[in-house]
Amino acid sequence: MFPAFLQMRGVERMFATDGFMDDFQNRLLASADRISGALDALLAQQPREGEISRPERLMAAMRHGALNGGKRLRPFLVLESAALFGVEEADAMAAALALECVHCYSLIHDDLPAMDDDDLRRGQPTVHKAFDEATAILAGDGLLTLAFELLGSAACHRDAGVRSELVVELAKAAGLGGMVGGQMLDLQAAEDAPDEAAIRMLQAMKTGALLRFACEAGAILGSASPSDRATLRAFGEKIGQAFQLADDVLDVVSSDEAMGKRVGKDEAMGKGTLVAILGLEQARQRADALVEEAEALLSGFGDRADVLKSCARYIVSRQQ
Ligand code: GRG
Repeated sequence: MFPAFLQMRGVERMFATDGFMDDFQNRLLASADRISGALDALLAQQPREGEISRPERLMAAMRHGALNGGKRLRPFLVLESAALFGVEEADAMAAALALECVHCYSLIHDDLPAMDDDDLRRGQPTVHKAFDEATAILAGDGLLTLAFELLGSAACHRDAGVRSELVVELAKAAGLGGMVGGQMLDLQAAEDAPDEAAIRMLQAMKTGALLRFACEAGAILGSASPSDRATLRAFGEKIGQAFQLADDVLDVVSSDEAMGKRVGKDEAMGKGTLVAILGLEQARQRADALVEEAEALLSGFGDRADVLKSCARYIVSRQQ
């Protein structure tokens, strides 16, 4: 059973209730609550040191886009991968929030009429619907720039070298050769009719790069060895692929109401997906195989990596 305050916010419906992952789901929910609390404080009306003022309408739009639910999966992965290397949650929180800010910005911009043109996100009106297009663009810009302020600030990590690596890696994951580039390929997909290899690359960029960063960031924060860092990066890549396959499956089998966003759009727009190429059953099997490969990558960490392994399984069993 979910705590009453989470049920009231409708968070309960995000999760399957088929038993095997109850502990994990409670951990994810509790973490999501702490992350949302920290985002709420970050997006307070009061200007932070060095800021001139925080325009009220922009703040309201940024809060709408960042505090409207969400599984908080990416920041959870930052916190848990950092914990694997002995980093306390408080010391990983700035990087976790930075990543969630980038994710929320991407969703706000993705929903714009010039992109996916969606009215519904996380069960609520999208930011441009609740406000207007110009405000939604600025809200995304505000979240993106705030992310890099967070990573560059001393509160993120005492070692400036670590902060700099996080900045560079997140910029690469979010930018031209990562999410933004993937979004470009996605916009062209209806005309380009990409084959399986091209779809995989598009997805690795658009969705996978931020999930890969989430896992690698923990290793960077924990000054892990190059080999452990590569392992976390590879784990992130695998779960990124599994996440996208699961998303494509949900896009076919789920509903707008269950997902809190419009489903079935890729097919309607003639964009090829792996589900269209492989079929539902094979797509599911491939997602399961990716989870097993991801879990195997972490075998050297023993049961200290159990939460991350459960997260990999959650990614393909989630209902939203
Ligand atoms: C506009 C630069 C730019 C990029 C947009 C993220 C993205 C790229 C597009 C979103 C479209 C989409 C639905 C992609 C599928 C994978 C994905 C990112 C789903 C949403 O992530 P969740 O399920 O969302 O973690 P919550 O709401 O739980 O945070």
